[in-house]
Amino acid sequence: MQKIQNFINGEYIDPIKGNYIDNVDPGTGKVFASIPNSTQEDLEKAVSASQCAFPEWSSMAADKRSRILHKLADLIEDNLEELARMESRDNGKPFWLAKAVDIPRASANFRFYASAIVNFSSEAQVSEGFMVNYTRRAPLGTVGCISPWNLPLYLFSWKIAPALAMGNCVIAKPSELTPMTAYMLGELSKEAGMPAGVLNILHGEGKGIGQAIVEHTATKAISFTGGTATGKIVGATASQQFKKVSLELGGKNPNIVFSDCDLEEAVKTSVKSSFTNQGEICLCGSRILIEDAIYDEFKEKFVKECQKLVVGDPSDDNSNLGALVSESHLQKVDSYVKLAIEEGGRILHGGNRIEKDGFYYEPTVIEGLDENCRTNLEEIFGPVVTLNRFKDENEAIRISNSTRYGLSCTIWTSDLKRAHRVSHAVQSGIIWVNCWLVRDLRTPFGGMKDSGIGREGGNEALRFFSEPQNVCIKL
Ligand code: TXE
Repeated sequence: MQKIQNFINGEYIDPIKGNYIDNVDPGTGKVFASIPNSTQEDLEKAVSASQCAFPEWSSMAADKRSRILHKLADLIEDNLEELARMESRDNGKPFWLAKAVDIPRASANFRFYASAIVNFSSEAQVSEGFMVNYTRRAPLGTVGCISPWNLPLYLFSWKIAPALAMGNCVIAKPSELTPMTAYMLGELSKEAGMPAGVLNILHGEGKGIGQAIVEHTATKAISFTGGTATGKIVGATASQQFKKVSLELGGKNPNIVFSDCDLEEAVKTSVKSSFTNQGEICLCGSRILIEDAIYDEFKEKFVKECQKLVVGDPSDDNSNLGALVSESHLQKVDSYVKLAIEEGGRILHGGNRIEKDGFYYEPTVIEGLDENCRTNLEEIFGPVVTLNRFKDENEAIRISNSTRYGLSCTIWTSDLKRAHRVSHAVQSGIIWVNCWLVRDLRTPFGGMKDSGIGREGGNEALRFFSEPQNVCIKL
């Protein structure tokens, strides 16, 4: 059985206290590796390594840092197959998906910020004959990056790439459920020429080492992606020390289908937005709102497409969906399906665990629920979608805004004016019109309401990982 280590000061080392936790393969339900359950002692080592590395890394010319990050992006591409295989085994997602999306995107994250940092400039204001102001943007020092299990290397790299590009040193913790690709990244970062101590990767439980990273006075900013309940604790802890904090949390995203849409396209993409990655993406559309006039037609076509989906072995290229991440997560998803039935929902497709080793669940479509029932308000984060009717635009907007979340929304219409109108009325940080999950990395990424605070992406992330300092010179 594989035993992994922390990556501190450019070396793989065992956890000081010698504590480990099991890592389970969701595809088989069997333990396949053990991972450090790091403690304060490991964190202290990582903190001192990062602080020793900071003067050199932060003062290095941006184009030199950029070259190292480009090299890391190259190495991720060179190791695509192996990283994708590990990501699939760790998370349960299909190998083809990890190979086509997760790992290429991790490489793209490093490449994007390697380029962004050499194009980043700070602002200057000139009051002719009176004064000149310019804003210096300094890296913060040591920062903490904590990421979840659903898109392991993708979200891990989305945080650490801008932090490193800006000249910070990083202490990062991947989810204890999916540590393997982050573990592999340590070696690749060394091969790319990253100086020791710049990137430190600690493994272990959130309430232990995750919380310790947030509490440590040395971490000057915390970038966190995960559940809303955890985000609340992280935000409260970080704010005690006035740390900068960015929280990317859950969603209960509406997918609004108007009767003037391209129905075939709306159905096809809605199947993807409901079930890609087993529905374990914070951007998945989990409430489909359909205009009355096309409800029956949409439903029939949608269910027909869902019946074609294959749930199976993550290593099989024919599997559309793999396994859910853990037994406890599967139990959570199943409990929501049972709740939906109690709340009056009708199961149109799926609704059951698949009886085989591992954590497999059928893609599940439910209709007939009240817009304000728990199934329609709470984040399930699995292959479960509800179909709901609406009469007109105002009702669609009202239902869309009825949850505590505000992460993303998809709108299907061929009426351009309506697309703008509805986009501006829906309380979501990200709106897709006639598409889903199309991303330009320059754009701000993040949610409104309980979906989080702060934005990632583009220059937003470079600003987050730096401190502005205004310098005023009298002319
Ligand atoms: O996430 P957690 P969980 C949602 C989804 C899911 C629920 C819970 O609804 O069912 O959250 O999932 C670390 N201080 N999302 O429990 O706990 C933890 O180790 C510091 C949405 O797996 O939020 C992991 O690295 N860190 C989501 C990370 O936080 C702590 C993605 C996320 O774990 C910590 C995942 C603490 N006190 C789940 N406690 C999205 N928005 O994409 C835990 N962690």
